[in-house]
Amino acid sequence: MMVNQTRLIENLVDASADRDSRDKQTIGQCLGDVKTLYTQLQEGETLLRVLQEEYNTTSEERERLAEHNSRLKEKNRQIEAALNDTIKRTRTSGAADCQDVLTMGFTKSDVYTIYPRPPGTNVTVYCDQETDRGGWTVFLTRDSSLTPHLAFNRSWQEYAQGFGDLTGDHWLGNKALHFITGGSDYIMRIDVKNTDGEEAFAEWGSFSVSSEEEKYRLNVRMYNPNSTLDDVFAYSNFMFFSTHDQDNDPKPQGSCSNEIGGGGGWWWKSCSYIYPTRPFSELGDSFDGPSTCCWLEDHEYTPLAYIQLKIRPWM
Ligand SMILES: [Ca+2]
Repeated sequence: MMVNQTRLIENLVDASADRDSRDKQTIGQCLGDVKTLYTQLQEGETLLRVLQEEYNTTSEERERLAEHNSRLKEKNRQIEAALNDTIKRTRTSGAADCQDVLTMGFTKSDVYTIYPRPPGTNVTVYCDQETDRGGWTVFLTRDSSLTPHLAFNRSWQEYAQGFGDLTGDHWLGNKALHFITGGSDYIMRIDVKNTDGEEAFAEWGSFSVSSEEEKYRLNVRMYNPNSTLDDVFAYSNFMFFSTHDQDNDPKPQGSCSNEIGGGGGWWWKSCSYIYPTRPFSELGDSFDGPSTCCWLEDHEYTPLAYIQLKIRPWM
């Protein structure tokens, strides 16, 4: 019994030593594997860093290229616009107004350059080539659907030079109006739309604007009886132009522009049958916004949502 126990113990010791030896071997192999894996991991990290750097460089490069591309496109657009403008100018050279532009074959309503007298003068204008056979040189557009609304409370100098966007709300300018209408006889037309969407128009067979020395005095007559809007210009005839900073109106003790016109320029008398340059208002009151008198049926002041003034040579 004793002998057996001793052998068993010896065997166990041997087995344990064996296992220790195997375990040590296994641990050794594991350590080796871990070292290899660690090295590979480090190599992987290094590779990742290199790739990340390359990627960053490529992104920056891509951004630079995109920026460069966009600058090129903008430059291209500018060159194209300048070229188109030059082509338009060359083609419309000699046109005194939009009727001449139409006669030259430009049937699309658009912005064109015209060359009214005196020689050397050129003006960029919007031509309405659709209304009643076209040929209209537009000198005022106000459209309540265009936002933000263009401010019309402008100085004498601004009304002289003109302001706004020719394809949208704008005043062409008294100087240009004088140059154009000084050359020959012009018809003037007004197109309006009220806030209910009803349209009306009126025409006058004679229209001109005097020089700055004469305060851009208005000369308008020969109201066309076929108009659907009343003779809203009769009251303003022979009036000087007035702005909020230059009161030439005959209203004693006060300025129409400041007191009733919201700072807008016009051929104010005391004051007007029409208020094309008054600020748009959300109140809907007939004396707010560019209201006008009168639709022929009712002769009431009506708030307007749209108004356009334009001229065409008498033919
Ligand atoms: Ca006055």
